[in-house]
Amino acid sequence: MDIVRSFEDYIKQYQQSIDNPETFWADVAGDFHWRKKWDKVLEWDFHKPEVQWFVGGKLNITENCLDRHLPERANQTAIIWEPNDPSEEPRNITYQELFHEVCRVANMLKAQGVQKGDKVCIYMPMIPEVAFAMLACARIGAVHSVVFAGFSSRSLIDRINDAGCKLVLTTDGSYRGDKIINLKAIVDEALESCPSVERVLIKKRTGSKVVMKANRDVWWDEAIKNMPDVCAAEEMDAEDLLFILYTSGSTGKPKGMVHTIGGYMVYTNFTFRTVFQYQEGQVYWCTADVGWITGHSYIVYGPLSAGATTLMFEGVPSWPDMGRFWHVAEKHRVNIFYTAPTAIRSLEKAPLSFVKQYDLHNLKVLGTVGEPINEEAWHWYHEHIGKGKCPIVDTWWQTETGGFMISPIAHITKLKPAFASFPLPGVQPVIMDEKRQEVTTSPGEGRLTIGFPWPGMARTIYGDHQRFRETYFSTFPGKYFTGDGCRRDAEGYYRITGRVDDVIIVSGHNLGTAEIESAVDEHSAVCETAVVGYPHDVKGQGIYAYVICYDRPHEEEKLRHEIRELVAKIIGPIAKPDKIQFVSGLPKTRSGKIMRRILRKVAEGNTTDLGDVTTLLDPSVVEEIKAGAL
Ligand code: 7RM
Repeated sequence: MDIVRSFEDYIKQYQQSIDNPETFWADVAGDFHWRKKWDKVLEWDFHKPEVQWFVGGKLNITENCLDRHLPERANQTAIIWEPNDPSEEPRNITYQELFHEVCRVANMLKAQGVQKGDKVCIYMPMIPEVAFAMLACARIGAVHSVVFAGFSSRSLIDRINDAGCKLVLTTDGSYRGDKIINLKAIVDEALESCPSVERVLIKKRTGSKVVMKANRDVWWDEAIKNMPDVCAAEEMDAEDLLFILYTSGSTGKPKGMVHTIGGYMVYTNFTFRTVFQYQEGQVYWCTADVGWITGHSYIVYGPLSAGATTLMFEGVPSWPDMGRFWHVAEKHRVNIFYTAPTAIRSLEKAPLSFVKQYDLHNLKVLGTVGEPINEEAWHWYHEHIGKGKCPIVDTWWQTETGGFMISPIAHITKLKPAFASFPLPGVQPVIMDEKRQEVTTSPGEGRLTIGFPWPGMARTIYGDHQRFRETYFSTFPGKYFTGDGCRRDAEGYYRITGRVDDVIIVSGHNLGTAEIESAVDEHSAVCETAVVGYPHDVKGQGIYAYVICYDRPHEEEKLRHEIRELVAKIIGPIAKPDKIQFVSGLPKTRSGKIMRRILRKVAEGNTTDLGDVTTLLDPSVVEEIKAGAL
């Protein structure tokens, strides 16, 4: 099916997708290689919930990411790899080479006893082998569970045990700027508590010293020697598991989101091509880590199934200096650049000379994901990186949705800063109010739900379908609840306002933290805010705001007063923060999510037991926050 090329196309396609979803998705899916076509496009019941796409279809996703491209693009670069250290040689891996690398890893996995349906944990840094490993699992019908290599051994234990992984793929160590992390040592510690793991394959990367455990640990480079570079693809059912990916939940136990092969393939491919308007030969770069859904869908499966050239970056934005992203963009002539608001905000604070020394004229499209982008950052990105000529696609989606849900389409959707804009074809957003009634007006606001299935959605939480139902399908029966709040303006543009599960009850009034945050952010001195509740003798809960300013405030008391008055004006006096702490950073995960758990503890006066902070982008901000607690 043709990708939309104009706004009229979009309106037409969207209407078709609503009027006749099955015909629409069958058309999209028809462009792939199926060993056997599906018997039925969709089976669903959101009350159970049960969702199946392309029922009875048989395929292998790697035949769609690799084999199918070889006649036309064997010698085209599939993956450009940029190492952590800019003085190390980058790698260009063609589709032909990628095919052989994946087959070799697939044969290695088989030789190590991995069979169809087995769960394989991938705990690796951003090196090409991580993509080979994911695709190799898919090739032989094993289920991958990629765990972000910044996670601690505690997090690794929970994830390995929940999925019952049989094998772990890792490296000796990983680079992060000028630091080396001994990944293998973290794995060793974890595996003391992981009885299901029979084997560990270790790819050499940093040359760090490792202790090899007999009968369990094997060097990847030895195990792969002599492996044939061709491996038949396992025939899979469309609804077989492709991967499990863990996402944090409101309880401590992470949720293993389950994605299945057929629908996920169709959806990531379709959304990648539609939103970025990817053109033949372009270089596309998504800066996420493969440990997150963004890396799965938009570094690996979406781009590779589309025959694109995808750049994979091992390093960090701030090393050797704050110009690294722009250096890489120039060096590899990047055309499409996709990153997170949190990265933009940190780079925005560096002197502009870090941007200006690089030639960014190849950039055609910019994107963001992970959290609402504030207008300030949007304009900086648009003006200084896109030079005013690149559209910014503000893509709203979730681990659970598998792919983009609400997003502008590059060059086609008229942009509004900080708005994710319109639903993509096939996506049916429904706003619900506090009384669980549908909000049909525009403007209107409330909780964001999705009223109809789309192919990329997660099918369950691994091993806990009950929790899947309770978390996503019980608040608004018959609808998928995203957990996000949103506003729709008079023109029908959607603006995602943030998570609604963070609610503070002040003197009996329900207040959304996101709402207070955006009110504080309206002060011209404020760059970013995080609000949490803390126990308050009189009000039940008090409001504690952590505020980052563009420049260190000179007169803190005066600024506090102005912020309180501003919030009173925007929301009402009830929402005035009781405490305002000025900070230079917030505890964020690498994907830009604020770890409110930590902020809540500090606000409660508990600074000793903060739990696991290893997933933070910069754990040192926690020290500053603790030291300045009010
Ligand atoms: C892709 C990803 C999902 C949550 C989601 C939102 C927030 C993501 C945007 C956004 C506003 C955006 N998956 N979020 N993208 N909020 N605008 N463009 O991030 O599972 O890790 O997080 O992230 O709250 O529910 S995720």
